[in-house]
Amino acid sequence: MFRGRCVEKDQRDVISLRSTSLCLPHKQQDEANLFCLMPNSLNGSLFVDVKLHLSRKHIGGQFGPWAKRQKRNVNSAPQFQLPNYQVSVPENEPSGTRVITLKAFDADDGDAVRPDREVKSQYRIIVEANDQGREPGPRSATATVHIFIEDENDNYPQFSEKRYVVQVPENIAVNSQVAVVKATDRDAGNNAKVHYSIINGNIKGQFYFTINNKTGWITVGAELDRETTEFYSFGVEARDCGVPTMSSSASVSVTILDVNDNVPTFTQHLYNLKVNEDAAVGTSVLSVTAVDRDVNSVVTYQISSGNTRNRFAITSQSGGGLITLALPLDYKQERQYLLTITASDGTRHDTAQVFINVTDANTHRPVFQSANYQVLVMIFKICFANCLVIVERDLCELYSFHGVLTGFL
Ligand SMILES: [Ca+2]
Ligand SMILES: [Ca+2]
Ligand SMILES: [Ca+2]
Ligand SMILES: [Ca+2]
Repeated sequence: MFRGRCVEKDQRDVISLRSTSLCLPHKQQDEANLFCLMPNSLNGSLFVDVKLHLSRKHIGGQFGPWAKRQKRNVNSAPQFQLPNYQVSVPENEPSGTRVITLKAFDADDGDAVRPDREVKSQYRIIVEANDQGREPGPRSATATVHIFIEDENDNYPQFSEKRYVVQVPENIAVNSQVAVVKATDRDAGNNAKVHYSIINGNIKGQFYFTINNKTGWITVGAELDRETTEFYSFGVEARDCGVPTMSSSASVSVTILDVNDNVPTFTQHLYNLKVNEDAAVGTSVLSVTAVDRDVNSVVTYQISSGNTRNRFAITSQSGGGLITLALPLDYKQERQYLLTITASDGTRHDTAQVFINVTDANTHRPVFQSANYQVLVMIFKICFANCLVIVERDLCELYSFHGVLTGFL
């Protein structure tokens, strides 16, 4: 009679199917003599097509990763799909015709486990045929079956990160590489070949960033300006070349870092004002503001010229500049100042002009040039044209006749 079975070997890549060994019952073989292979006779054959059921039990223990998946400790007997099989074979079929496929399952397995190339891509099975000869005794032969698991595109590319976070300075050159995204695909060949693309979020219809579809490198596609846009977020996709294709996506966040690339600019470049000479020291004279669009710029203010005898001072506070009176003014010495003030962020600066007119203060009482005036009141009353003009000693201002007369009297 003929017995076919797969035997366990020690090699790690040999699948043990001992418990699903196939043995055609004697009875059937006896009745259907066609399927019996007589001892020592090599001119007949029977195809019993065994569907490999790669059970956890059979592979566990020999094939590391699957060993953990075994759940049962008590071994159960394998079972065929049906208790009995009936098959019709046309007469005169040539030897070697495949007549039936049997499937065996093992209760230890739970659900059937299908071949997974990503776990193991090839197997080797050694099949042994035994006869039951008596002289000189039972004989056997073995054949090796190599099974290669062909890849199916059953894995999608997986990014190394769900969200890539990048920071770049705003003055980075166009075409500079800023980040690389990477997706791996457990399949093989084209099923694992990944192409990258930016799928959304390149704002304002402009491609500020581009991606190399093969390498995943993201580069700057246009000049960046933090003062215009300081944050970008866009999606990237990795798509394999399998049929049907599979894909996944990730997000990329790019924060633009500030660079001092803006000049602080005065909101007004020319100022005109008056200050009375008797203004107290410390009096606020003028507030100025220079705007710097850079986020990290600290603007300081200075009087760079025109501050004769250092009468004025400027302080920087709350982003603005405050000009105050540093020393008393003296109308007799300076009646006008032209200050040049500067706003600087340490690298870049802007200037503005401040015209300050000093106004005279009534700091001296009037004094007559002469202590005695011999005039007649009546004459003054009659002739205003001949009025006496009193010249004040320091201010050179004319006083009206009426005022003089009043003071005189
Ligand atoms: Ca696959
Ligand atoms: Ca794939
Ligand atoms: Ca600046
Ligand atoms: Ca900037």
